[in-house]
Amino acid sequence: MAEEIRRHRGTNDEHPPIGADPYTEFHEFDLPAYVGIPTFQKLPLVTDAAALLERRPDVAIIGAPLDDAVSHRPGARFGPRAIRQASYHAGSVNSLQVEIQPFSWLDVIDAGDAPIVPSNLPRAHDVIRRKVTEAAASGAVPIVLGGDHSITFPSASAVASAIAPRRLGIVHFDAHADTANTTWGVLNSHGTPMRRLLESGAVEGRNFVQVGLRGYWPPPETVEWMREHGLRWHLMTEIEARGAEAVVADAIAEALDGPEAIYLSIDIDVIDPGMAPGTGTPEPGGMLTRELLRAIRQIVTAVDLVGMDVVEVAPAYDVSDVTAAAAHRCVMEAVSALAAKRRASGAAPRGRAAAHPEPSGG
Ligand SMILES: [Mn+2]
Repeated sequence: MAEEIRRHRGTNDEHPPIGADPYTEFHEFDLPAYVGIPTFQKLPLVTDAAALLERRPDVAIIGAPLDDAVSHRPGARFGPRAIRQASYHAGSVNSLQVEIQPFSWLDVIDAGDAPIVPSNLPRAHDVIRRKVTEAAASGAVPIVLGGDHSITFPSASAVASAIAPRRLGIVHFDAHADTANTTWGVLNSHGTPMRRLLESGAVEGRNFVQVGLRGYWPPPETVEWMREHGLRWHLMTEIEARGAEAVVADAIAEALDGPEAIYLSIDIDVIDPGMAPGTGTPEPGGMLTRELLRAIRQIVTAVDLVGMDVVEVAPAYDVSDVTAAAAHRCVMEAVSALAAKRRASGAAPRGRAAAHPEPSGG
């Protein structure tokens, strides 16, 4: 039996051994998903700004565990942790959709969480802005795991500053417009970040494009403000009539009508709550998970993606982790599409070769 195992080992192994001692036989990257400390997809943890600058990763995953700004059910502060562990794969993955092993082509790291404390919203936004700024300064595409949607104001602002003088367009998937002036008098809630982004000049109204809006909010005065400021949006009813792919193609063209680069903001509640119940303000009648994942591939393939967030995952309301898994896959689709673009550009791979993971501590 031992001989039988030996003959099979070493050829076509998904998780190649790096030693003979069972204790150190596998690199932690190749151990099962549930073993070890869950950084995103078992990627190296690089939290320090100087280390980021030296390493210059292609993508930096950042947690923004904040839900002090919600208007209804809280719990999104636990989103980053839930998304990080919403994978049943060891580190190496092979995207069948994109036909690529993304971590063989891109250096992707987990930059850890912004150092948030509860009940201090201005401080939380400040540290998120700094964390995203540090990641962007290293040349990485920051991908931020929320957290409630208020985090998009500091996150997208940081990216807009980092790419200046290039201009930013934003594609925003959500059931909700998040364009209120205030919610009960509060300027920086999860219902207002998009108005703050416009007012601050991070993005022009005409290049702020929303997809998936539906339901019963905001009120007519806010919709009128959106029209006055040139925002463009695509209701769920338009997706029903035209199909998501055609609508997303329009959204890309509108967001890039002037700007050169795109920030992608995904509120997981754009997905129908039947498929993604783990969120604070579920609105029936949303996109299919598969439509959203396809849309992310479509967008990242077509544009220069300079930042992204996936927000509003509230694990306490989730069922069997399906919402966290959808959010995790939103990130994976973007990373896979970025990797495919590097391959198509003729540039050399710079990730870890799938069969030769970097040594421990690397
Ligand atoms: Mn929403």
